Amino acid sequence: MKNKEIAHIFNRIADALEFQGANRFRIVAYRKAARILEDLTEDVSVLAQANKLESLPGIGHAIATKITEYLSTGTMKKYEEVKRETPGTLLDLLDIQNLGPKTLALAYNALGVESLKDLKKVIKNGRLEKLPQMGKQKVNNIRRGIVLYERAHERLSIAVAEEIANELIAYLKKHARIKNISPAGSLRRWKETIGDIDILATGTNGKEIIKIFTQFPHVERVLAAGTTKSSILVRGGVQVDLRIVKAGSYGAALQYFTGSKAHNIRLRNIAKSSGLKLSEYGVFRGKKQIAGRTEKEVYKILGLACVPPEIREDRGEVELALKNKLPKLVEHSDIRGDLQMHSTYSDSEATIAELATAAKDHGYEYILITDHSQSVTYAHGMEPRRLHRQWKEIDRLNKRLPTLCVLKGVEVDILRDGALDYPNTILKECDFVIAAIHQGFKHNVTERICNAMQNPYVDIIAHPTGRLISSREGYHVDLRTVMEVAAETGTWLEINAYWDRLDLNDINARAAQELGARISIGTDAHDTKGLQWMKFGVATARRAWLESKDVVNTYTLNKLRTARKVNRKK
Ligand code: DGT
Ligand code: CA
Ligand code: CA
Ligand code: ZN
Repeated sequence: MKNKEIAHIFNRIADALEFQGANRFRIVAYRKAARILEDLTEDVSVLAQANKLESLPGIGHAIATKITEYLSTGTMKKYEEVKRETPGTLLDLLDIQNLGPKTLALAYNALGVESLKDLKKVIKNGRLEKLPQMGKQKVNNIRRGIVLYERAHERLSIAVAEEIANELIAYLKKHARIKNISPAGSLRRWKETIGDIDILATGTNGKEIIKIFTQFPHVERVLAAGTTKSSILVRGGVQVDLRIVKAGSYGAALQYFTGSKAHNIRLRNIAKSSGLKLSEYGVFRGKKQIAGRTEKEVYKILGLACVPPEIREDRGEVELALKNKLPKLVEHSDIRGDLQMHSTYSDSEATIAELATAAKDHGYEYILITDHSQSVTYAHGMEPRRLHRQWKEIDRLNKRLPTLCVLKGVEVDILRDGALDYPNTILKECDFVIAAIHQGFKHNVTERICNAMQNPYVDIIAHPTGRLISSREGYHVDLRTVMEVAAETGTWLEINAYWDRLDLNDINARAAQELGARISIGTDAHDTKGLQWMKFGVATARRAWLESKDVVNTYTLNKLRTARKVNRKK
C-alpha cells in the first residue's frame, strides 16, 4: 500500500510551504490529507481506481488529483516543485524537534546551512548561536532535537513495520507454497520501534519461496538470497529478513528469532543446567532432538510456561514462567470501549455518528467522545455553547443505538496556570473527563497534572508524558509523583494508542500499575480509521504486564461508572 508513502509526501509539501511562509490554509489542507491517508485501512490505490478518493472527508479535488497522479506516474509535480524550491536537504531537517521553518530559513540565509552536516557544523563552531534571536538555550534545544532525530531515523515505527509485514506475508501466502509463516523479532514482541522486520516460514521449497520473496513489488534491493535465508530492502530502505526452516524446528526457530536476545540467553542457560542444548533447531539431549516443532513444547520441556512474546524481555518473566505464575495478560478481545476520540466538533474528520458506527464494527459497548476544550483554538476547541450542542446530539444518537453507548466526555486542557479550561459546573455534567497538557510544556507540568487529578471530575490523564516517538521528547514531568497521586486519587492514566505516542509506554505503564494506578486505553482517533490503533495500545499494555483488571476499558459500562473516583458527587 502506498498510503503512508503518499502521506509522507503531503507532510513534506506542507513543511516546504511552511518554510516558504505560504498561506496557512494551504498548509493545513496538506497536513489533513496526510493524516487521513495515515489512518486509512483500505489501499488508497483501490479507492483511486474506483474513483472514490473525493468521497473521503477532507480530500478535495486538488488533493485527489495529486494522489492519482502519484499512483499512475510515481511522482507528484507539486512535490518535485517544492523540493526544487527548497535548497539542499533542508526539507528533511524540518523533522528535527525545536527547529522550526523560521530558524531553518535564518540558518540558510545567514550561514548557508543546507544539510544536517552543515547544521551540526555551525552548531559546533558556535556560529549558529551568535546569530540574532538564537542564543545558547535555543541551540542546545536544537542539539537535543538532532539526537532524537538521528535515533528515530534509525528505527521504524511499529505501525509502518506492521503494515509492511502484513502485506508481505499476505503476498507470500498468495504466491508461494508455504505451510507456516509468522513475524518474529521485535515486531512479534510489539516493540514501539523496529530495527528490521524478521519473518519466519516453513515450506518444502525454500529456494522457490525466496525467489518469490525477492520479487515482492516494493523491493528496492536484494541484499542476500540463499536457500534458507534472504534479506531485502523495501520502501525507503527498510530491511526485511526471511528465514525458511524445517517444520520440525519451526517452534524452536520462532522462539529463537523472536528474542529478545536477553530472554534467549536466560533460556539457553536453563537448558544447559538441565543437561540440554537449546538452539534455533530445537532442544537436544546429546544428539537427539527432543522438542522444537512448536514454541509451547520448547518452553514446556525446559520447565517453563509459554511466555507471551510481548513480555520476553528478561524483566522477571523467566522466573515467573518457571513457577507457572505468569500474569494473565489483557487481550484485545477484552476491550469493551475506546476512551479517547475526537469528532468534527473539534479537529477530527469524523462525525459522532460515524465514530459510533465504526465503534460498533469493533464490537464495542461504549465510546467516550473527548473533543478539545475552548482554549485549544488551533484544534477548534469547543466553547461551552458548542459542547452543549454536542451533548444534545449524543442524546439523540443514543436513542437510536441499542447496543452502543456514546459517552459524553471532553479532553479538557490543563492551562498554563494549572487551572482547567472548563469550570466544574461543566465537568460534572460529563460522563467521564480527560485532562491533558497541550500548552506550557515547560511550566510546572508535574504540579499542574497533580492538581488536575485532585479535581473530583477528572477521570483520566491523557498522554501523560507528551512525547512523540518520531519527533518530540516528553514534558519535564516527575512521573513517579504523577503515578502516586493517580493511585491516591483514583485517577486513571492513559495509554494513548496512537502509534506515534504510545504514552504511557510499556515501562511506565507497568510502574504505574505497580504503584496502584489503573490504566485506560484510548486511540485518540481523529477519524474513523483511527479506532484501529487500539491494537498498539493493547500491545503496550501487554508489554507492561497488565491484566484486564488493570485496564478500565475492559470493564462493563456499569463497572466503569462505579470504578470512578469516590469523592465524585453526582
Ligand atoms: P530490532 O530488529 O533491533 O528491532 O530487534 P530484534 O529483537 O528483532 O533483533 P534482531 O532482528 O537483531 O534479531 C532477531 C532475534 O534473533 C532477536 O530478538 C533474538 C535473536 N538473536 C539475534 N542475535 C542473537 C544472539 O546473538 N543470541 C541470541 N540468543 N539470540 C539472538
Ligand atoms: Ca528485527
Ligand atoms: Ca533481523
Ligand atoms: Zn488530543
